[in-house]
Amino acid sequence: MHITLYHSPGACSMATYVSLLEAGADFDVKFILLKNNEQTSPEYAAINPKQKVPFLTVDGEGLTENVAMQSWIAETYPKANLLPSDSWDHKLALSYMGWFGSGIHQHLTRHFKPIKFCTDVNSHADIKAKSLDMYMEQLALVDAELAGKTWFFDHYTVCDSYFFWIYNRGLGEDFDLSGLKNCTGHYNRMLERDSVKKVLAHLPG
Ligand SMILES: N[C@@H](CCC(=O)N[C@@H](CS)C(=O)NCC(=O)O)C(=O)O
Repeated sequence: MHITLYHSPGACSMATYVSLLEAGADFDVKFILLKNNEQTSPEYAAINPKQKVPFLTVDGEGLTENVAMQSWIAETYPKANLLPSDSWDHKLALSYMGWFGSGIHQHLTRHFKPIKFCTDVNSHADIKAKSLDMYMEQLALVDAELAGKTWFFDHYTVCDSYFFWIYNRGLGEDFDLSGLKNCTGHYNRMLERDSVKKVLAHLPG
């Protein structure tokens, strides 16, 4: 099986990258640098018309969307135990990842690039302030979910990889997350993992 992850440092492909390492997968990483707009190159658009990362190819077949990739990784490497086996907890894990992907990620994107959502530059400060508020509202809910827990479930799962990026990207936007004690504890535990150390250190060139 030949696996390639298309990745940009700092982007949500970090979550997929962490999970592939946690799974012990053998894979290649190809950098698509968002800071250079490489996702819009004709070559990349030809293989991934959505022009986003992460993008995973497995023996030439392509998969987009973190939720799908994370599930595929967990199912393909069952020994790594990256999703709960109990049916209800498994759906709860999908629910967490759906929430991170569609309920929280968007606030980071709006804060990072308000121009994508509103051409009136005078409104950008307002969009950024609202997206920060909405991100913090959601993270307060995650903080409550993580109370008394090491990971989202009773063992490490792909949900932990995914939330690592949600928190890391908030830090990248200079959000003060220190009041979120449980999320911060989770992030600090993530920083101790070899997978995360490798992803943070792996830069192009
Ligand atoms: N729904 C997608 C979101 C992917 C996404 O928005 N990726 C961002 C990076 S975090 C991206 O590639 N942005 C480039 C662009 O929008 O031009 C997923 O969950 O994988």
